[in-house]
Amino acid sequence: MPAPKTFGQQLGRRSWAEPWKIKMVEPLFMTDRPTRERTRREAGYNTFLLRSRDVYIDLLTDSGTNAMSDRQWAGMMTGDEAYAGSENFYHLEEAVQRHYGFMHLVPTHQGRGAEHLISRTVIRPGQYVPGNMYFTTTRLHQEMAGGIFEDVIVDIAHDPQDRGDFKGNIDLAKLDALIARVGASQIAYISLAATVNMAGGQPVSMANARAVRAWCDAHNVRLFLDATRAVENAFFIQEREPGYADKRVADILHEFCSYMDGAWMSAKKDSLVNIGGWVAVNEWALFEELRNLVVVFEGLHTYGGLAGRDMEAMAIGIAESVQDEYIRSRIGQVRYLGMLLEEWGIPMVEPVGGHAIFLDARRFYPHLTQDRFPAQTLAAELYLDSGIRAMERGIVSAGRDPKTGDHHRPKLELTRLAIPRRVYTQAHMDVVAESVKAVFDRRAEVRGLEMVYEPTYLRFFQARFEPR
Ligand code: P61
Repeated sequence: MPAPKTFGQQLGRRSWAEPWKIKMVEPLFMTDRPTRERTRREAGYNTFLLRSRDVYIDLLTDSGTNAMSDRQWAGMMTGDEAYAGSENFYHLEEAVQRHYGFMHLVPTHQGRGAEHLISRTVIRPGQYVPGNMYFTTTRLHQEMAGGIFEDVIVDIAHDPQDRGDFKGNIDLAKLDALIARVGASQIAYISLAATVNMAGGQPVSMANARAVRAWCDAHNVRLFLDATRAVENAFFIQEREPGYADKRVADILHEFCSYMDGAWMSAKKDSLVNIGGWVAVNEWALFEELRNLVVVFEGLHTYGGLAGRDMEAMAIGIAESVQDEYIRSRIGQVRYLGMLLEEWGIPMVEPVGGHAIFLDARRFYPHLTQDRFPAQTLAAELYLDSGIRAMERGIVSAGRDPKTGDHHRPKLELTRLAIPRRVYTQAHMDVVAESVKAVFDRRAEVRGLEMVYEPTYLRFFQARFEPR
């Protein structure tokens, strides 16, 4: 047997390790296959309906599943739970101003609370909202406010095998075509996400952000950022865009945000907390409207549905999240899993993005049509194999067209393995990779699913399936 080699040695470089060590652990439970056969049936073959007690390695989402640092936990003890004017709100406001650069902050309980407020405030019924690929909750809030979502992402984003550096970019020709068709007054704002979740965590370049800003100035249209994973986006700019290799991720994030009129945030991702969000803008008049609306739906404008301790953890998490060594190890872990799978010929979105591996269920199960829900099937098969929980990101997630009632049929039919931050080890990634391989090796035996229950909104969360 050849001498074993570390992963770094296999790649001809020194290995790196996470810039933290573990102080507290949470036991995991392994179930057997007959039990998982039963639990997945009881959950209607939908991983959202499993009890987490029945899951071994939980890659459902990187949202709210992060491990907080000792500093963040210490910050929790300094929660100022005053109804109004909590000290922690001011810490959060300062952290957002410093790192994201926006002047006026409205906290919300999580990202969709912020999406609700900004959509209601800025969209007039019948207006278009161009965005770089849809996100489920973002588009739903835009539609519920009367907006019409228009996908303006570059075409390569819809091709899992295209290895472009910035597959999250907006295609300016698509913006030009839209404005020629409907006129500038019919565009509510540009909705720019960085990175782009549904495209596979793909980044947007600084050049594209700058170009979209110039387009917005020329046409007097606002530009808002979904900043949920903007720190991860900044890492890709540092790595791939000429002129940014020597800049700190914190400075890149700040520059990126400087092209925006405002942003909304699900802090449950980049900011290393379990709950929280915000919307922040530079215009005073818009801020006044948001601040007024938040008291109706979330809570007073100095807590927005959060406890003081949650705002403190977020303020500290923001500062930790923009550290270069942290973000390198975070994305490095996602890539470690990606490299193993790539080496074994597993079909997935390439290049690997920031927060997850997205398996390409179309190529995984070429014998299943989209009506057999290949990505949903793959998530159910992975769970059966090893108790690993993934998420469908294909036809089920895309939902139905509100006008015609037909299924949206996205080109991307993906199963997402999202990696929580600072939670799992390299050994967990090895277990995951081997399970994906085992499911891939048995791919021909799989027959697909049928949807037997479909809720009205965001159906993927609660839909139920049965085997074909
Ligand atoms: C996720 F299956 N993401 O990726 P909230 N913008 C972006 C997000 O990724 C995001 C939100 C806004 C989740 C949780 C989730 O279809 C789903 O704090 C880019 O979750 O309200 C959330 O932020 C909304 C999972 C959300 C889903 C919607 O796992």
